Amino acid sequence: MSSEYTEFEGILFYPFYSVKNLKFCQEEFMVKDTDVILVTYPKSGTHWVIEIVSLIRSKGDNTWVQSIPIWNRSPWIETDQGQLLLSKKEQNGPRFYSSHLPIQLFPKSYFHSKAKIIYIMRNPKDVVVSLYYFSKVAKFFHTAESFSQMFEKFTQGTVPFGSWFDHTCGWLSLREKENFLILTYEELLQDLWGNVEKICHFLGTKLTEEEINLVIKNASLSAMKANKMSNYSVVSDEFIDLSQGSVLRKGIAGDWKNHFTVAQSEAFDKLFQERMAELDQRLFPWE
Ligand code: PPS
Repeated sequence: MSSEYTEFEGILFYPFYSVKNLKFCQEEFMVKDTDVILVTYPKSGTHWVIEIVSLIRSKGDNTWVQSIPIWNRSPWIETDQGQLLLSKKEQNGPRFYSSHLPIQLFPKSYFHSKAKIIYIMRNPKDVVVSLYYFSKVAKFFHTAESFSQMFEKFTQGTVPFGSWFDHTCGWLSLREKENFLILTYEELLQDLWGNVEKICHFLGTKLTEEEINLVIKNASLSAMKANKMSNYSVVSDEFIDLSQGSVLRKGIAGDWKNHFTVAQSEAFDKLFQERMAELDQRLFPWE
């Protein structure tokens, strides 16, 4: 696998992404009205919410999540493998897939559809920390030599999928749409029960109390760490080196406080204010 990032429309992508697939995704991928799409900036809780939605679909039963790899349960539409899987899934009712794409590269067909999007946000300071550790584990992510180097690249937007600020501002422009649900990683941590109910309501699914309890139990960090279909232990070591850490790491809010210097935190807050000032700050319920 080449170690060079792929570049498309000024945005960097992992080396195994291709311009052909990114173009296909943007221009030709047909979003259907019945599709459910999870959109996130990396390290914002994607895998957690894939597990939650998978379990909502199976009413808390963990047979499906324990037998099908997470990337096949909700394929990434911008990848070759994801596009192939989705083309095969055409006949199988409502589709569920994921994307880290910024809004300007998202399938054009989405904007004329009634498809539902769940957009997950996370405190970007914790995203930087999570990315820093991910860069050691994921062979397709250029390993940061130091936390400071990751901080610099992140604030400059020279990381795969581009600037967090652009990604978030872009997607939040859809926040008034009724088929667009915004959740935050921090709110999921604080009130998973309430947010599972919110997701069920958004998807038009009704679960019993017992089924919601099963969703919560089977989507916990410890359950996911123990599930080889979710913990990346079955992925080729060409992509992931689990001797360097874990993809499912701490799973907490506020780890940035253990990594940012005071100067980095102040510089980040300033940048956040500059870039996000026009948005209602209640959209960002983190410290
Ligand atoms: S990816 O690879 O970009 O799609 O990463 P993503 O899944 O979006 O985010 C990874 C972080 O989510 C944490 N995680 C969880 N937290 C709480 N509960 C559960 N069940 C869970 N599953 C994943 C994971 O540990 C990463 O965060 P950090 O801060 O690195 O622990």
